[in-house]
Amino acid sequence: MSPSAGLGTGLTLYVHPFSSYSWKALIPLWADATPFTYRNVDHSDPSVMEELRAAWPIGKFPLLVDDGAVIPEATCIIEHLQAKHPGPNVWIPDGDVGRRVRFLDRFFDLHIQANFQPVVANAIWPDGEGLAAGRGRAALHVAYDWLEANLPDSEWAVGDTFTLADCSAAPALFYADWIERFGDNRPKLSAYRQRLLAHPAVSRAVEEARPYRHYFPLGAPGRD
Ligand SMILES: N[C@@H](CCC(=O)N[C@@H](CS)C(=O)NCC(=O)O)C(=O)O
Repeated sequence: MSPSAGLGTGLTLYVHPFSSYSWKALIPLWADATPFTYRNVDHSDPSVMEELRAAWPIGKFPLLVDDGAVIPEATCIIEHLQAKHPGPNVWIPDGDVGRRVRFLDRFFDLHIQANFQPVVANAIWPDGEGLAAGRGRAALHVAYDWLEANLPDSEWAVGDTFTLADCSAAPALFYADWIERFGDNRPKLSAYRQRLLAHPAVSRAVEEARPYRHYFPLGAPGRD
């Protein structure tokens, strides 16, 4: 990744407090108590978004800048943190456990987040995304059933250690249940979501996002 001049030293993370993928990168930084500069891309200071786009023209967040090295993509950010700024948590263990963690990370991105995004987009732009939104809602139920049947009895997604898979699951399941409820017939999935929300770093993400809830186009439920 090409270095980007003028971004300062140390770790800088560009995020929006209400953004699910931003949570995914914030949770490991907070859980490890890793020092970093928090750059909020909300509308209060447009220069922050300009700074992000100068470093990463795709313009998506989170974006990590580490001493000028630009690291996009939440999963890649967590891999980078583990390799270059390790803390008390092991985000991606070795061997079979690590492969399961990586698989579940993909599952939460591709089968939960990617399926609810068209529903949210349809609420914002009702003319364009109706079919994708309907398909997304249906696919969410398939993904929920798979999780209900395959989540382990342990505390976290892969055993009793909080990993990348849980960083990925937390924002995905938090927002998914707002959009398409898990329902009473998925107690294991609901209980896992509650455990995630009780984790200190996840609970911090929920609280820091609270002032932005009016942005949620489907109406934020009062229950969380
Ligand atoms: N695959 C990316 C997805 C990032 C993403 O879609 N971020 C959203 C916020 S949750 C975003 O940047 N939205 C603004 C935009 O698309 O312009 C990742 O894992 O980091």
